[in-house]
Amino acid sequence: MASSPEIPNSIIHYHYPMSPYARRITWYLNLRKIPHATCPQPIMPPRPDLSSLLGLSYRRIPVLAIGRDIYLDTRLILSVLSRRFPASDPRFLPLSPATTPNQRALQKLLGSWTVDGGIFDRMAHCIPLESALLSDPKFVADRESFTGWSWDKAEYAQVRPEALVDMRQAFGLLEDVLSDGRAWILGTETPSLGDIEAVWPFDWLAQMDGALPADVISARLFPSTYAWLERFRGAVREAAEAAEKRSAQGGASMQVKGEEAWRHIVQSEFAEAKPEFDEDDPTGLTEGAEVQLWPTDSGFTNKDQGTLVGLTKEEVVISMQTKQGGEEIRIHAPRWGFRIREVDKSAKL
Ligand SMILES: N[C@@H](CCC(=O)N[C@@H](CS)C(=O)NCC(=O)O)C(=O)O
Repeated sequence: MASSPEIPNSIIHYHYPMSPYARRITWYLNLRKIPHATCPQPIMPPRPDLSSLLGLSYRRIPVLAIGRDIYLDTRLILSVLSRRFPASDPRFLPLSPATTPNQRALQKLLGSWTVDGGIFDRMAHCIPLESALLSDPKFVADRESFTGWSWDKAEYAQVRPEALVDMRQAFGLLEDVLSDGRAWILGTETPSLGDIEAVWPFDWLAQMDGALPADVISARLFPSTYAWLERFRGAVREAAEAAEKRSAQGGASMQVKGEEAWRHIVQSEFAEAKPEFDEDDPTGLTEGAEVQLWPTDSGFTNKDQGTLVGLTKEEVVISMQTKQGGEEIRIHAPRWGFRIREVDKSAKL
């Protein structure tokens, strides 16, 4: 096997730039100036880099590899990056920390609200009816199986007003928080993880032509929120330019193709030591069980199967073999919004 390419910090971010979820990770890495590799993906499956090479059934974007460990879901990815690259590490820039209990709670609540609070559904229903994507039968069929709801234009036309009403309420919540004149959502001096948790659906929609009618949601109606969006974009633009400059000097981030990414992963060490296992987990699952793992909110028909090797309050870890090469990798997912089921061995008989 050819030798593995040098990947900065052994981080590979599989994503496509239009993905609002993936931007959370791109922003985090760039704001912290953490050099990494990206492996660009198409906006819909098949994604052979993930399915045929790594053997992942999980179809959501983004996915992050660190060494031989593969992390699913931005909630887990952000918490793993914060743990592995702590603010105290002088090689990287810190984000403003959430120091008070109120800041910590607001940061957590903002993350749950934007990821689990139905915002993604509402935001998707604000995509303008004229969007080319809604007229592409392949994309529509793919997203119908992904979300479980109809992406038919007539249905979208019916739901859109309701989605706008809900998003207006969501913009209103942010406007309330920002109305005391704070520059950043937790009242910090510079951006914090709280800004990343909060900003992504609003940034995505506010920049999409034709998504938001100006008499319902606009800079005039939500001035503090729109000013904050601009401020945040300025901060990430600056960070992205700095990252590009470092790459041009050969010092930092890079792009890799799927085959190179796979080679790096299978030739790496595990980034994490043996995962912890809580024997008293309420599910009663035992270490070494053969299980299936899948998300419950979207992309729920894509189930991964492997050996259960880690189980904590926050995280589940399964071990499986890459499809190409049969090398062991560990797949990490958050507990919230994921289901783990022991495989009924008798069903195979
Ligand atoms: N809770 C997941 C949600 C990820 C998600 O829904 N990603 C979208 C892209 S923004 C997706 O995978 N869409 C279908 C696709 O790209 O195939 C996360 O935080 O990572």
